[in-house]
Amino acid sequence: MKSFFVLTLFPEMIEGTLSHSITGRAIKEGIINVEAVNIRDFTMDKHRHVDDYPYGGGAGMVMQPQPIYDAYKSIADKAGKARVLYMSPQGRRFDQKMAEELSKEDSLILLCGHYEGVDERVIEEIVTDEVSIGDFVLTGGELAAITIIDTVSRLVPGVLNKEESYENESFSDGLLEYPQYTRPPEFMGRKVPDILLSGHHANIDKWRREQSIIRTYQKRPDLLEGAELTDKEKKFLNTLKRNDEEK
Ligand code: 4GX
Repeated sequence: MKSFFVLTLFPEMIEGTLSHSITGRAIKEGIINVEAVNIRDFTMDKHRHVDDYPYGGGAGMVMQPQPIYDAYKSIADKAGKARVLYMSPQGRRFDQKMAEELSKEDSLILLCGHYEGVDERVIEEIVTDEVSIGDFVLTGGELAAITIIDTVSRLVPGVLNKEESYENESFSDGLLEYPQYTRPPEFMGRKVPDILLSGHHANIDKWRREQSIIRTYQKRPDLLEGAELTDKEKKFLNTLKRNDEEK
């Protein structure tokens, strides 16, 4: 079983969010396990404070090392030699490739900081990886941890059922997904492409693959660098590029 341990000041954010939908089902079925550890439960302070003013002055507060270290120690044996991910805008950028790498680990520990961050000494002591989910500033690490757990969970065997399976999805081959349609066949005067109603599965596959290439070229051309294209598909892409140059 894959276990995620989250060191956080807001355990309800973690458990409340991941208890829904696909991750919620996977937890119920015992395929994954999510344990939120409340850092505040480990404070020795009579007022249960977990932060203090920064040495050297400056704005904001810094999370103290001792409650975080003790929260970590409380799960360290259960978590084995698990990697400890520190959510931070300064970290390595999280992407699907990192998710695949993390999905192979038995357990993961995720540390969520707040305020101006965490005392550097406890980071040096316990953190193995500093991870960012993007170049923007959250109010705390919880949404980053939830994002990582959600993304990694769906790669764990058994979490997705056949219908939800990820064989054809974005990024598995480095391309964006083709457009999807369902009933009715006409909506606000807009028809579903005829080919999808034709029943010719080989033609449909070819059309979808072309749509994926067109979309990736139009919306995320940066992804084409790493995409897996056949020689025929590379030629198709080159005709798209040439058509654009003519305009
Ligand atoms: N991807 N945040 C962490 C506290 C903090 C401040 C400074 C380290 C240094 C974020 C992100 C993110 C907000 C979580 C600041 N930690 N985390 N928090 N983007 O913005 O992961």
